[in-house]
Amino acid sequence: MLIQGLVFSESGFAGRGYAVKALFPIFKSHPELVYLDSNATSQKPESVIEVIDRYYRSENANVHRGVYQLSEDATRSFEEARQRIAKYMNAENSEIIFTRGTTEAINIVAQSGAAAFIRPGDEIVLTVCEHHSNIVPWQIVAERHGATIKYIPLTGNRRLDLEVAAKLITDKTRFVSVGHISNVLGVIHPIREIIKLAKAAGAFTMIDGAQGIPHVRVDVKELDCDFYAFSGHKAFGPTGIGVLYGRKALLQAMPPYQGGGDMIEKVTLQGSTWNEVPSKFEAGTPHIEGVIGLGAAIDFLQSISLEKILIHDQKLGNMLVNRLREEFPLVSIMAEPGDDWVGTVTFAHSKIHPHDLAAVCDGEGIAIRAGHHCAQPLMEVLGVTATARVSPGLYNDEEDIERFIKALRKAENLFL
Ligand code: ALA
Repeated sequence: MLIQGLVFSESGFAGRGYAVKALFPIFKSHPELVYLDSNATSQKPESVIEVIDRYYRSENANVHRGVYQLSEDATRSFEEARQRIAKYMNAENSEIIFTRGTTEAINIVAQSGAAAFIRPGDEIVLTVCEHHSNIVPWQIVAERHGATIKYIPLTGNRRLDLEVAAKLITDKTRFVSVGHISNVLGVIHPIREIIKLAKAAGAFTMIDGAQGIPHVRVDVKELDCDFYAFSGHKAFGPTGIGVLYGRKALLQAMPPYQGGGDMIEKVTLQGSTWNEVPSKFEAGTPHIEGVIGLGAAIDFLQSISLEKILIHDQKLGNMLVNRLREEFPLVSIMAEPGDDWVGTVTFAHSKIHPHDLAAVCDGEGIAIRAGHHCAQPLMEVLGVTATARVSPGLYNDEEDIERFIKALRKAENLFL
């Protein structure tokens, strides 16, 4: 059900001063803020902040441990959030593991998955577009277990080359790990095709959904992936909390990632046995308010319609791309817009360093990201050392894009 009062029209969600910005308290404390860095983290709606505040004010207790009412209530809220997230992704409750974020989730799969399944001579297939968090964990385990990493390249229009992917994925491949959406290019990768290739070769599949969950609806059964990871903070939820979905039989076959309380069945001085999944992968007191806040963020996502957010973000991205093409000949855009694109505009300017541009923007109250975006190998493939990135979100409007264009013009006046 759509949030009442939220206006969606041909030009996307209604903007400044209308219902959508009013849902996000940050725009009350910073009324002039133009926030164009949603791929780094999303702003938080009142509904998420409110449940976290309520938890600490009236529900705070440890979970899974207390035999008193407050702890039982906290445990119920915590496990209800797990159920809502599982239902949202079409997974079983026991297949949802809470992590610190996507990075930790990928490290769990790489470390525990490698220990269970990778043998010397095996291959791991990634893509050149990956965030460092979907490269480095695999490099660590490849070295430790004697495996080799191969990378799916890009075609000329900066899309994954599926023909090469079909050749790289063979019966030697043990894991294929691919980002759902590139945090730099904003391109939605053809993960269904890649998962099919991996299945046909008998390889396990891991999807880095850090940019996926905030942009597109994810049904893990329909995707048929083995693992899917995401972070709460990019999807209107809190920082420090994320989810690893894993197929139950695989999670059961994998050794624990960390030891501690709650992940054990029995501990003696001689040795220990493990709890059932998901507890086996959740050592220690969890990020309770993070989980409860993430549950509220998933409710928020469902109340808004991701299809509409995507149309909205594409519209703003297209508007910016057209203006850059028409008015800024020194700008080169890293990925062409298309239906498989979420409106992220990443570009290089031949005379202005992205950090200088970001500093000028900051002076105008505009937040953009500049640098390598935790994707140094992709920067090398693109032939740049750094880029500027504008990543619009639900709370942006055409006026925000206008203000960014003005700031870019100001930067040109200063630096050219
Ligand atoms: N991965 C985040 C980004 O793309 C931090 O900005």
